[in-house]
Amino acid sequence: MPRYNPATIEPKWQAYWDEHKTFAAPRLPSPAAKGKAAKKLYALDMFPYPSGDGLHVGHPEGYTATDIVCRARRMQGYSVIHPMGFDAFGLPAEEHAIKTGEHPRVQTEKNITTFRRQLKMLGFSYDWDREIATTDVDYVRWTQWIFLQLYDTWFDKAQQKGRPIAELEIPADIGALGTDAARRWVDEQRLAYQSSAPVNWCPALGTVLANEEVIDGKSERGDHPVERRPLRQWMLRITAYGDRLEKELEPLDWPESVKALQRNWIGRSTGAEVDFRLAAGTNGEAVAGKFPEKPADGVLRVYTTRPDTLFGATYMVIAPEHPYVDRLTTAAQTEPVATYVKAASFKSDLDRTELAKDKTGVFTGSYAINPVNGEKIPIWIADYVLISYGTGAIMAVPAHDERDFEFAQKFGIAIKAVVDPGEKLSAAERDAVLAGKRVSPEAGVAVNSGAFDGTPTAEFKQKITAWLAERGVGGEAVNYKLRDWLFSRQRFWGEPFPLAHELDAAGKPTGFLRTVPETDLPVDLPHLEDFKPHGRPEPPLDKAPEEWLYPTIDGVRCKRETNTMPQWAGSCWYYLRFLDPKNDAAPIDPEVERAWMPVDLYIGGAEHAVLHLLYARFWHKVLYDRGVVSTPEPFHKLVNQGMILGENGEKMSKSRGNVVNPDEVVSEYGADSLRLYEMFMGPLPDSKPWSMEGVSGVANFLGRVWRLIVDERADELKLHELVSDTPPTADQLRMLHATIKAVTEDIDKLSFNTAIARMMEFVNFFNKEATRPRACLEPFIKLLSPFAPHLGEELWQLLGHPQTLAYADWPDFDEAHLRRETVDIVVQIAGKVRGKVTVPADADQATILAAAKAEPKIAELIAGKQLVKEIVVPGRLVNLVPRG
Ligand code: ANZ
Repeated sequence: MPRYNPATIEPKWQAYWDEHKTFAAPRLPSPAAKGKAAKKLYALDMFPYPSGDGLHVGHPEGYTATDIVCRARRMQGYSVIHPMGFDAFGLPAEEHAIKTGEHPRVQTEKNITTFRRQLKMLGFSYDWDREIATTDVDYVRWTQWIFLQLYDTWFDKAQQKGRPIAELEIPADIGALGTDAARRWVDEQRLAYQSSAPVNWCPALGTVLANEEVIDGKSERGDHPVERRPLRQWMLRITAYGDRLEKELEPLDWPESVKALQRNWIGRSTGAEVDFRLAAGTNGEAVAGKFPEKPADGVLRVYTTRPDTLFGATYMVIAPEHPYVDRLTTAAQTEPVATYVKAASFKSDLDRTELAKDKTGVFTGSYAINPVNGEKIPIWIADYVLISYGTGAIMAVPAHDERDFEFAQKFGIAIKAVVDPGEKLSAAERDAVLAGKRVSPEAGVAVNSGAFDGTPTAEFKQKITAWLAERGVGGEAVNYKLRDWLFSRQRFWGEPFPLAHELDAAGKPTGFLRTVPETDLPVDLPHLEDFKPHGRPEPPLDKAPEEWLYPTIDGVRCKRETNTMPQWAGSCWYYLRFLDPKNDAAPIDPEVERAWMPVDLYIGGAEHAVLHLLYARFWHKVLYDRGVVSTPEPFHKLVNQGMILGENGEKMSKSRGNVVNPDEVVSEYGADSLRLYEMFMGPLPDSKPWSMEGVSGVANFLGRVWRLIVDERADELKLHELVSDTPPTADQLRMLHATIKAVTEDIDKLSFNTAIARMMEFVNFFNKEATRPRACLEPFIKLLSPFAPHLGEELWQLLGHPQTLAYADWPDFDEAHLRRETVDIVVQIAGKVRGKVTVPADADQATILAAAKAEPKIAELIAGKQLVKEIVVPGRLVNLVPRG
């Protein structure tokens, strides 16, 4: 009668946990207990975006993994903090508002309600009192406050940690504080600044997108065409942190693949900057011994990672946006240059730099002088050179750079080899390189390089850089692929900037900004009647009522900034707020921060390998420099869960019709089965297809666990008659301790599928035993409870414990019980099982082999045969392979 019924057990325990606040984390981790170290675990899930579709079965995968670790660690005596919240700004709620007129906040609240219900239905041990949504006015307040930390100070000073950033040290030639020149200078130093560089404007979405959000000239979301056009934008100077973002990745316990992606994204490269004098130029004579910070007038500065190839530079290229385009274009070239530059303006950086794309370009008509040999070389304009990288100009060395090689071939420019790659290539290939008929980026030994001939590449790079520096025409340089972060969006449903533009008496912008005083934060979103974007890049907030739009700050009438922050902003610091969600004096109390940070375990999807994790690390480092947090890195250990695919092995999507709804799985099999199944599917980091049969399989297993302890045939709920206080046998103890050991270690390794397999073995074993001692069942229930917490609590209660097992002591294992006196070894002949021998557990290979051969049945079978192979797997089997 009393069958395993998750539909009654699960809501019962969820209500219990809620009512007793079982998983409330303390303000600070508990101090060390007697004889024990103080141990804390901050386990963080990548919080979901509360979409209208509700929870996806992909969410519970990582969430169950962290939950298992949290539940086990609580039982192991750790102070555990395990929070959950919602990344709730974003386009869909705004698009819904545009369609229906319903305020995005209403829609967002509805979606959050669904998500919260679903998360609770899955029995995760979150401290729900710490729940936050990035859209909470109170959270927005501190997001804006952090923006002011980025805005208010400036990056070079910020790097000198611990130094109070009180006084602006303005260069003497800028003038006194408060003058326009000084204000402009300070603006240039900020980590948040305005720029009107060309941006990716997406007319269909009515917004500007970050480079990362544009793929093949289309918006990542919705696949709409994206145009390039100049527009005033807010940028965050993440490039000032490029070096640290790269170097400080090293000690983190993150997947190597994620570290590599971040390194590539940051793209640090070292080389040299070199000044080429324009042939027709008058100025720009080098001043020996001093390489100027900015190139002198009449000088074209290039960035190269291969200064050792300077003697092979046969032309130069400037980007179509380079400030020298007009100056270098001769009268005869005016028209083709204008046409070319215009065409380039429609292409994205990606289109321009893709290796496979056909190279295009146009000659300016002008020349420059190569500083190493005085050669006069032509200057071209080509869009494979980007204005945003290095100096926006290159020296082209077609013999050793693929793009230059293609270009030189197409336009009939000389190709001059200056590096002999030596044995790295075949004799024929090497000859082709030296003859300028083949490109080779390989290092080697210098040729055709005057006095430097014979110098190995690495050494030559240093020598020539020093040579250039002595003459004031070059110097070492570092460059990053990383670009500053485009931080504004032309949308309504985002955090307003805590900034306003100063207006003069006539109501015209002065070009200066005022920050909203901290005491006036948050700047809440205004009431808007009409959410429709007007299809122009000006943000919807431009339609806000006057009272909102025109505040007076420090007695000056201003117009608020009407861009909003991107969705990334909220997820940049949510892990900090979880630690102190109700603090209304600061984003986080420093004592709390020091005690709980860093995050010990962060689990989420690999799709966040670069952007979210890079942005959050950047903000964290700024907060570290400002003394707000005490660790330079936020996330100590990172794990990416694999993708859960549809039953057909394809990505789950509405259009494929293969989406599995967690509500349905829970109503049919229960939350414990869903949790257990997702952990049993395979290793956490792997992608794996869904299988309803698999869910039903683990549900059967939980049914077997139930029947191991509960008498299903009785009328009322009571223990199975075999459950008793009899002492366990040696075999039973061995099984128990092997299971404790394996499950404990597997949880440490996040190897949940193998832990579950071990628990299945345990259940199969005890099902066949004549007794079911409590002394074995109780520790087993503890092991199972992090995985199937509702069933765990229920059985624990049935076994007579009135308290929740959430804080019961985790079972210890004793090696002594694992040892066996003797073991049975399977004996195979040519791979077929033919018999069994019993040998001492510590028998060596020779003893095992001798025992196997002496076993009468085996001896008979191998009599007179020559054995070509004798395989011994200690503790398991012997395989004898006779000839023929
Ligand atoms: C001469 C040269 C010779 C180069 C050679 C390479 C090989 P990374 O590693 O990506 O930093 N470059 C510099 N600025 C550029 C720009 N704005 N747009 C496109 N290309 C640019 O690569 C730096 C190399 O890329 C530089 O070194 C330069 O070409 C090119 F055998 O200079 B090299």
